[in-house]
Amino acid sequence: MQENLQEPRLVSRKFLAKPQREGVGALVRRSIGRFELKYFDPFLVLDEFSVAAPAGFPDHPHRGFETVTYMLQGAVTHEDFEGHKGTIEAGDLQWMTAGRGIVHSEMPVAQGIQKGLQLWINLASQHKMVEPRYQEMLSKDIVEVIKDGIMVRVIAGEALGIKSPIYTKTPTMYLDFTLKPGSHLQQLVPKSWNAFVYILEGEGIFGNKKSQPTTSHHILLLGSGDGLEAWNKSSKVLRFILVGGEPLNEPVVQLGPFVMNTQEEIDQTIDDFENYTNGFEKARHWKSDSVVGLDF
Ligand code: FJE
Ligand code: FE
Repeated sequence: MQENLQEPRLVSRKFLAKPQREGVGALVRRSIGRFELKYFDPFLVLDEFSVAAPAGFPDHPHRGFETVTYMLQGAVTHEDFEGHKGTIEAGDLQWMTAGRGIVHSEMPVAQGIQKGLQLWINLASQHKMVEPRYQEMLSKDIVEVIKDGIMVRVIAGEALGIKSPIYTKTPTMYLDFTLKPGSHLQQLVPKSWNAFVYILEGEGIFGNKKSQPTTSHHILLLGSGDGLEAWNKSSKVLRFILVGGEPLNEPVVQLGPFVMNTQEEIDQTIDDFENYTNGFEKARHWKSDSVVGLDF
């Protein structure tokens, strides 16, 4: 995959995401959103989650950002306070713009361990209170391009001339790469954007050809430049995601699942959530099916 980079980005920081408990009995490997990396503008959270019934993420709210759930193994059912319900299976994607407010549950369906990635992307102040919206892409609808030992699934943005139909309010790219042994990737990333790599499988060399290989569950923050260069010098397949986004450069005040620009807006959000106003009206009489029978 030759795009002839002028100024390949080097790795500026590297973290191993260790498992921690979240939701109810679920495990997440959090890379962005942890103490040492609170925010990587515009990205708030990156979780590689692993969950088996009856654990999950029962009824909880969001406001002020988008959640992008990409399933790697098994399936998760989601259900929200407007009656929107569905199941995302391995390879499927859900791009949810929470905007002014969503209350939903995200629970494993099948037996066994369900795995995936969830990315939280911040919204610019003028978009924080938009109507909630979903974009869903089934695995079969995600375009896969294969060239020179490299396979890419184009989830958001563009690679090898293929554009994803996903609309991103905050300009974002999200590519899922699989590199065969011996392959070499060059992928453009807009210069002004922040970008990172998260390794899912195998080991790869990123940025500098002579650097040490990086293995799964690591996040690599990329420095400035016009794209990513990566090599698979191992004997096994390498799989990673490359995500980039235009920084918002706005103040961030976060209270758990509410992300706004000021403390006043957070206070208003708590008020809205507690009083079922400004987008949380439907939360008053709603409970997901997942809660029934669970002992809280
Ligand atoms: C949340 C704690 C949480 N990562 N990955 C607090 F766990 C969550 C939450 C999730 C989540 C859900 C899925 Cl399906 C996958 C996740 C965190 O739901 F929103 C808050 N506030
Ligand atoms: Fe959620």
